[in-house]
Amino acid sequence: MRAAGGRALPAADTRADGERNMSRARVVRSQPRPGRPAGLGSLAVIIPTYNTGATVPSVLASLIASAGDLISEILVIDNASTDGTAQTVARIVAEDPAMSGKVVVTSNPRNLGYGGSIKRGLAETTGRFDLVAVLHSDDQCDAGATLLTLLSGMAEDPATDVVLASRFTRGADLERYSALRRAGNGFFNTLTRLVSGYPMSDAGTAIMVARTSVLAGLPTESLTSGYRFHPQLNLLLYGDGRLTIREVPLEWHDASLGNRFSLTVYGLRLLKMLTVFGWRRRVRRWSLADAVIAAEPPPD
Ligand SMILES: Nc1nc2c(ncn2[C@@H]2O[C@H](COP(=O)(O)OP(=O)(O)O)[C@@H](O)[C@H]2O)c(=O)[nH]1
Ligand SMILES: [Mg+2]
Repeated sequence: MRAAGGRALPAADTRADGERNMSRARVVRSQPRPGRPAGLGSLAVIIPTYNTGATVPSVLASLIASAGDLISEILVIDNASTDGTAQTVARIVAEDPAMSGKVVVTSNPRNLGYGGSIKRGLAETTGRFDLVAVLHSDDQCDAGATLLTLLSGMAEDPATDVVLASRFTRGADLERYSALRRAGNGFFNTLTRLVSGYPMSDAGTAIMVARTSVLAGLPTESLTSGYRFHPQLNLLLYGDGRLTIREVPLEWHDASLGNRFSLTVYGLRLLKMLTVFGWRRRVRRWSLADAVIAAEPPPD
């Protein structure tokens, strides 16, 4: 494993500077040729789990089969599952030499929220690895192929800080994703673009790879611990003029286990987040970080 190097970000704008600094990230859309890029440095993959004991074994198998040699560590963060997910993972890891030593399972003492798990994963990987990827433990995409697409995007240009997998860019495949979810995400993409002015093709995507040195310079621990962690993080990324973001296409479909949360509640909270962000950032001209954090503060 290599010590994390990479580039450190220059200081972010302060609240006073926020008024002047309304720059945004450089965004590149690409369709990288699928490959197995080498030389990107050490890579950790964070996989949050919650009652996904039925699907996480195939996610891990796919990652190991397609990209095992490119991955330094897979960190499974179990969010107090009640179906024995953590035990299932521990068992398959113990039985499979390709996973032992590479897959680490950690259990939250209680359910810390989706964002709470991701924040824990980022805290545990920053400074130890060059890159960190976030993938999910259900079966909404082919984990191994998706990781290779993300890494191919990162390899296209060494100036890239973050690669986001987008459901709404050329080459994405949503054929098996419900029309309701496509429409809901499409609506929020349009709204987010209008409110923020950022050219985001998929404002809510959670599937990404980033340089840990870059994430270390951002106030990710102050973001929400709830489901809107990624919509909030994405605002922080796209609004940051120091960053280069690549968007690569994602193949995404409905989960076999079905979805477990209310789209209405999620949508209303997202609406509130965008309203507060737009007001603070564009009208009151707060700094990017202050406006993003105010949009949905973390729990005390
Ligand atoms: N539903 C839920 N999923 C969680 C939680 N903590 C971690 N996860 C994991 O987060 C990922 C995304 O959750 P999911 O319900 O599929 O939301 P989606 O983003 O709409 O697909 C999955 O891998 C879950 O297992 C939690 O508290 N609730
Ligand atoms: Mg899912």
